[in-house]
Amino acid sequence: MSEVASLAQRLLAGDRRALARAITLSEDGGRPCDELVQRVFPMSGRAQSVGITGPPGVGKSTLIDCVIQAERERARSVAVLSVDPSSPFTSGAILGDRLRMSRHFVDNQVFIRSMGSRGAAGGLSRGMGNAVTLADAAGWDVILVETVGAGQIDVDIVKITDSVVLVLMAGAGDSIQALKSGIMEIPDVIVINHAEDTRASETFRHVREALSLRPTSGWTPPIVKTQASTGEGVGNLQRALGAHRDYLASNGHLLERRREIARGQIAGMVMAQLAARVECAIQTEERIDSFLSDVAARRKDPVAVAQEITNVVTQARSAAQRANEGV
Ligand SMILES: Nc1nc2c(ncn2[C@@H]2O[C@H](COP(=O)(O)OP(=O)(O)OP(=O)(O)O)[C@@H](O)[C@H]2O)c(=O)[nH]1
Ligand SMILES: [Mg+2]
Repeated sequence: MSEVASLAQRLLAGDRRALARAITLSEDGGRPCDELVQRVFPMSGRAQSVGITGPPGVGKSTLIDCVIQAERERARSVAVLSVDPSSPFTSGAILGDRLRMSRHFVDNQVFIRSMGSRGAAGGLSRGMGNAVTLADAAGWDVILVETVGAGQIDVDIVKITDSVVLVLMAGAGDSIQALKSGIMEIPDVIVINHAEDTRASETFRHVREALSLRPTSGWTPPIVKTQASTGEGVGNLQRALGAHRDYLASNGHLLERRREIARGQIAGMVMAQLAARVECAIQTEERIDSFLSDVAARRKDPVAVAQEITNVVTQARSAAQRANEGV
């Protein structure tokens, strides 16, 4: 049996170390990861996946700790995936997160892992999307994905979970501005954390106003006030998430959401494959090499050459496809 096949088998049997290893593969994003995802994908789709996003420092990890607690009380297993705290937005957070979620580290029904990306731009959301698939196939009941949206929320990263929670902080005017500038469609639930802050009610009103600009659809995001440091309001967050889950379960909304996830995921994969092909063609194709000299010497312009390279790459693709099909 190949190494990946055996890893897939252990992962599907619920082996935690296999999941950890699989996620490392998804950070690398290479061929073994693709093969693994292909093997386990049919067994995924059962988990409840929830993205928790929001500006730095608003209390996302503290809130996740509370959600873990609430889910464990219902005997559900929880996997937490977060963006690598070595990213510029979250420097030094890993120690803090270890403290914040420390009470769950010894629980074998809780899996906590931070992820980075060694690949190109977009690699992180691709790796994270794959990691969600892997944790799902591995049988975790709830998958929480923590991402940082600095100012404007990273739209890509939120397209990998069934529900998205946007966490804001009481008194955070900037975040509400960000809400108004076009991200209203992203969250399914909005949390105003630091509910003990006297500005919480005012922030609540601002968020409600911003939400009223959102095109009406079947689902209106509930706004929930929490104080993550004490656990206050977390029950309401759980209820809001449950309501969203019920909404998705009705009238084919879940399939629609998963089509959206598939769209983002597949587009990312196709772009990565094409980018690799372009990179390879530029390195190895003599014709392209001569185009570069033509541009340098002003015999051709870069726009025309880009078009020609696109032609070369897409021709190479159909040639490869033909070879594949045995034509
Ligand atoms: N007063 C108060 N403090 C809170 C609350 N929630 C979290 N905190 C504190 O805020 C700080 C940051 O919380 P985190 O949970 O690390 O925030 P985060 O959004 O995960 O931060 P990054 O991952 O770095 O973006 C910690 O010291 C928490 O204890 C709250 O409701 N009220
Ligand atoms: Mg955090």
